[in-house]
Amino acid sequence: MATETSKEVDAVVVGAGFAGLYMLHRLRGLGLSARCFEAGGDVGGTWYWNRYPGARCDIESLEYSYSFDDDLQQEWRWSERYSAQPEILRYIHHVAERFDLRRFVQLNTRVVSADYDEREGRWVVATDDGEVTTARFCIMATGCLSSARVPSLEGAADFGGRQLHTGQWPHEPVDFTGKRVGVIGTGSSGIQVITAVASVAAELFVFQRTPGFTIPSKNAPLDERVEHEVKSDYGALRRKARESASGNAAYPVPTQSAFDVDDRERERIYERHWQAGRVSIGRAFTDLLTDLSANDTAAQFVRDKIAATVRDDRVAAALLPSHPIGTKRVCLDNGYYETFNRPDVTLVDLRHEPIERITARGIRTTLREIALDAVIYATGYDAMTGALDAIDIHGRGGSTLREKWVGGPRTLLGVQSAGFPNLFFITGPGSPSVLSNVIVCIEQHVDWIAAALRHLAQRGLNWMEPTSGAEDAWVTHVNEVASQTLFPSAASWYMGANVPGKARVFMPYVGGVGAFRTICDRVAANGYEGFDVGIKQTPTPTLPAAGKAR
Ligand code: NA7
Repeated sequence: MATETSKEVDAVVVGAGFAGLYMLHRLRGLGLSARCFEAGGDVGGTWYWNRYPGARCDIESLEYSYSFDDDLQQEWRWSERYSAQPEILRYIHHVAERFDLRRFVQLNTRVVSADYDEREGRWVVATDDGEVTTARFCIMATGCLSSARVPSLEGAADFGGRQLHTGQWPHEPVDFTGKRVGVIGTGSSGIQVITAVASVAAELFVFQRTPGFTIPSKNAPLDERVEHEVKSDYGALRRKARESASGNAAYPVPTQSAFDVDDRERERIYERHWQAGRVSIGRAFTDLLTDLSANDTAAQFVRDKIAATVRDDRVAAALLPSHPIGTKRVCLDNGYYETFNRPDVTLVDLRHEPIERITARGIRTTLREIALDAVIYATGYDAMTGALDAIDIHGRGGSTLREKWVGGPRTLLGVQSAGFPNLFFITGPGSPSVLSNVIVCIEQHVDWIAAALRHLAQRGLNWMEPTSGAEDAWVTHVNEVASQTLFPSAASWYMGANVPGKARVFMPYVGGVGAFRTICDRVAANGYEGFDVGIKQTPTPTLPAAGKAR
């Protein structure tokens, strides 16, 4: 199979995860030439990198999958209600091969810069193999959680054991049998890796800075009847997901306030959400994300569950979260709290004994030194902007995206930023992205971009960029909607709070997946209202007959 090597294409796509692969497929459908650069050794994005023990999706398999091709969604069979990483990666490989996308992807290649050449009206994309490719359109499919963060802890270089980050996990199996293992971080990745490693390690030490909320997943082999039911009218499920707030058809739509019901009824409703094995509890009532006292009824319900599960009262108390539930991502687990009942698992509460440094033997807190064979960093990502910041992006007049976004990302609809013509982001900041079933948002953004490119081509146009006024208005709207919720009250990565020096701005759009789609569709229907769309410099490539790939 020959890989495309042309140095001049219509579009460059950066990243070959769920977003990049679907974008490639749509570009081919438009008959545009495209190349994709992927830093990893294979396609898969998040699911290529996150291969730590216990890595699993927290959205149900039948929903966490592409909807764009009915044959694909009918023929693929998921084995579990919530898929584990290897199965999702197999699915992505299947898609890449089924739609013949691999030949457009150059693996092991990192994009280092993208410069807009105003005279030619083309993006000049440089890669770390020293090559340069130019393209009319540059599409960033770089992922929202792809720039792994390892905190700079003094002494890390002296550690004699192994150090691993969940988001950069090695490809060969790592055997923790009989080892003393430390895990730093108790977000989604931490909770999963802790639960999985606890059963093999000789001793596990959990270094927790902020306890989070997690719900038992009730994972099980996928029920064939459920699969049959969904597949007999997959379209209905997908429509429901697209129109929903979070991109999940399975989540019930709340209709009443937490205080519209009495205490017993409220408990009953929370119990139903808990037993359903879904992260839907934060959406059990209409006001959980806007009213602190309503939120506290749900938060207290989960805190009571934690206290009832963890036998040691001191450990249980240390595991109780204090932020409003839902304002940091609620996790889904496979027996996380039960893990702390094991005699070989120790919770190290960093609020009482912060890490002082890493030593040659292990981790030293202010109270003790803990000897370890391995340290697992489950310390998260420079979310939403990190992967873009890592690329030198110069737009019109040589301005850099990094400088423009220093006070927080600025986009129109999360898809483009003023000053950077023909540069597109898939699920960029200012779109619902990380607050949703991201595949629903990926498909929505990719379809919207593809329609915009068709719009340009059909009219002989070659330029698309948001106006500053429309972008300012969207940024204001994104902030306003967020400020009406409890989200900004938590020090979350949604706010950039986990990266020292990063602007504290609520980055995703909290208005809901369905509402966002309606706005995007309206903008397109109004001739890309708010976007400067026209002809600059050289003419746009003419599209060959639809469906024919070059
Ligand atoms: P998260 O959700 O950002 O979690 C990172 C965890 O690491 C979190 O508990 C942090 O505590 C902790 N952390 C980060 N830096 C440190 C230091 N220096 N010391 C101690 N603890 C630290 O990342 P995940 O990978 O778990 O999940 C990301 C998303 O991927 C997830 O939401 C899913 O969408 C998939 P903090 O809360 O900042 O105090």
